[in-house]
Amino acid sequence: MKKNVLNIGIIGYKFMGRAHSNAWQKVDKFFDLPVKPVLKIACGRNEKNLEEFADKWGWEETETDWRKVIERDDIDIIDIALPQHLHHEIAVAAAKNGKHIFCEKPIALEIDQAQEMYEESEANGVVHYLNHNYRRVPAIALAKKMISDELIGEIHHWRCAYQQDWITDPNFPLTWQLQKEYAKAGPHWDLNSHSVDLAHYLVGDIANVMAMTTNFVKERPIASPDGQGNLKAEALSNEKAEVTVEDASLMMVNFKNGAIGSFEGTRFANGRKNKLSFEIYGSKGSLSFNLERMNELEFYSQEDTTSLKGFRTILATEDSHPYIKNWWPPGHIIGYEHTFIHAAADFIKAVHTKGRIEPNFKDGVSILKVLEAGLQSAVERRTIDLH
Ligand code: SOE
Repeated sequence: MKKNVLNIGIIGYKFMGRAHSNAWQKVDKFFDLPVKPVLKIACGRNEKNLEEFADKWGWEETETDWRKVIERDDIDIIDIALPQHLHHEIAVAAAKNGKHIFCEKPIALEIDQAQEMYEESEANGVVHYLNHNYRRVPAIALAKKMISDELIGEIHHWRCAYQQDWITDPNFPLTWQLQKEYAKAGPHWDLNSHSVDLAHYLVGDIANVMAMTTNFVKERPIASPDGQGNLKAEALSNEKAEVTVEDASLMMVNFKNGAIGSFEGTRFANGRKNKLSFEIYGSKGSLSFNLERMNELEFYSQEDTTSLKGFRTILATEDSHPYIKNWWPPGHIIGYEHTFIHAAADFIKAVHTKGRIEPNFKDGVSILKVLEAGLQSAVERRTIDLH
């Protein structure tokens, strides 16, 4: 008899561990899936916290050693819900053990690590998915469709800013996100990885890059090891240590198709909590999106009658809009957590058919090439060509 379940082993139980668990819990209630995901085993280092997490989110078992999870014959999917410095080793081991991989972003710290994750996954025939979840915001998927349907025409401008404000207090502690050895870079890696993924998805490949970065706060109190999963953290003491990543990054690019673009990434935009916004200007029309208003997409059409021309706001909650018919009646808006559920649905279908899903580790390699070129450009103060 054909197996009708897919057993998941999740590694990590903080912010992303919760977002992913919620997705695995709900996905087969809202989407028709060919096979049912089972929350089989949760893995993390702190036994007590892990037990609480597993109980709350319905994971059947727990394990503190990720290698044991990966070696189990009954596990089909490894979900890597961990910071980026831990992705490479686990993903490569998972691929070698024939596990399909659902991995948080950014893919890794280094391009060669990402490349190995991609090559091992391909060599072992496993499905690999990189969770740049915003591609699955219905309004963004709609933007993609409108571009493909030629409503925007030839794209001239991409203007993107990802702005947060969770570290503007100089006494916010030095969490792993502010240390190069764990994070590689600051918002340029964490936030611009999303923005570059969207630029690749909506506009196309990037030809060259020029960037600048800066630091506003050079030292911060050392963080307590607990509570770092929700962008909230306590200081251990008044003792301070050096911030080794940038606080803000600005990057300009030329796309291969002739468009020109800009990316701003910052955690110092007071009042902006999670504002990922982009504008696209094309020969036939324009689009504008803001994640803090994620159900809406603004559209301007050059083809409208002159007297009626102007930006209109599309509420992307009609049954004809991507993903939405699985949810509520039109106008009953959805949120951040739904994007993870959409990703889980597409991933399960890809695993079932042994198909492909995007973005995947190959896309992750391309994103890191752009980001790495940005860091290099900021140091060398020159434009870097991508090959
Ligand atoms: C923190 O900056 C963060 O959680 C990112 O890591 C996520 O990818 C983004 O979706 C929200 O902000």
